[in-house]
Amino acid sequence: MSVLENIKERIMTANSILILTHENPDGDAIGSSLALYNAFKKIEKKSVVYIPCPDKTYKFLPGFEDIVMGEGNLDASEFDLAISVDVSDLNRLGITLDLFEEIENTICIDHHITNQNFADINYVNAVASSTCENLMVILASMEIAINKEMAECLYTGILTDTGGFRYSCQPETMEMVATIMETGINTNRIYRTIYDVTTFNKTKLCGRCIDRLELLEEDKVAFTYMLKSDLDELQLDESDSDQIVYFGRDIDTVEVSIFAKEREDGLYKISMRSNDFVDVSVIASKFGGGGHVRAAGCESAMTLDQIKQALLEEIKKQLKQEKNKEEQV
Ligand SMILES: [Mn+2]
Repeated sequence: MSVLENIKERIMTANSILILTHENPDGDAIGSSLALYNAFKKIEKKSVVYIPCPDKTYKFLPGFEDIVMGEGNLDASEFDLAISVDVSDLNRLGITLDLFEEIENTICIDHHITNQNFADINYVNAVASSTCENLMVILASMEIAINKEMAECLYTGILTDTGGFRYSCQPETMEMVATIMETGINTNRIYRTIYDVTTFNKTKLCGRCIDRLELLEEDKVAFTYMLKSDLDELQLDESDSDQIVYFGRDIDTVEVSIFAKEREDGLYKISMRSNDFVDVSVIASKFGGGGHVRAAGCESAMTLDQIKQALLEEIKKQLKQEKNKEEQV
């Protein structure tokens, strides 16, 4: 039996399905969970989505109000099938891991190349832009036509995992988006809700950080910071500052953008982004952090000036290497 047939059979024979996703869930995690939930609703199959702390940005998605949140207090014995979506390894399940392990029948649907194939059946296609894209293949194989509720969730997952269709898109991605759009959902509204709508105080916070922005190393490095008092005065959370590092990164001369955030405990949390060649994960790991080539972070107990100097020293090494390379060409 093929993986798709196997998945179909397990779902069709299950009585009660638990849908789980990873910690700090993004649009694809919440979108794929709720797309599946709405698909099961359509075929009158009982399912529960449990996400301890879902991002409220996605509260417009159909079924969001039905998500079991917080500690959940769910009993594994109430379910005969668990499906994890957008989860690359078991530990990413966070506090929902115990439930997943207690349920005898498990399916994993994902698109991370690092996926550990930890479930009984694993559908992992790492070429796909998103878990939602993979989910559409599964739904098609189950002959579940996409309705508006499912479409809004699937669109959200593909939209956010491609950064607004900027990367990871393959021709199939756009074909699936076409299928989604044929349901007649308002894609403009979803895009605006996710990417454009902000609040007055978040905009004021951006203003403060932009005011403090400075360019260093022949304008190749952008540096700015946020203080605890900024968040207190504007009644915001740290998560409200997620986009600020990009103001520096998107300046035409900049290669690396640094954003330091003062935390409750007085330490600074540092986010770095690069554009073309600096590997910021190398720099972050020198300070006990980590991440990806173009996006990484670390923590520091140093003062703002010390942080700036220490990071600059490391960045300079990579800028110099690149300059040497260019001169050789
Ligand atoms: Mn994803």
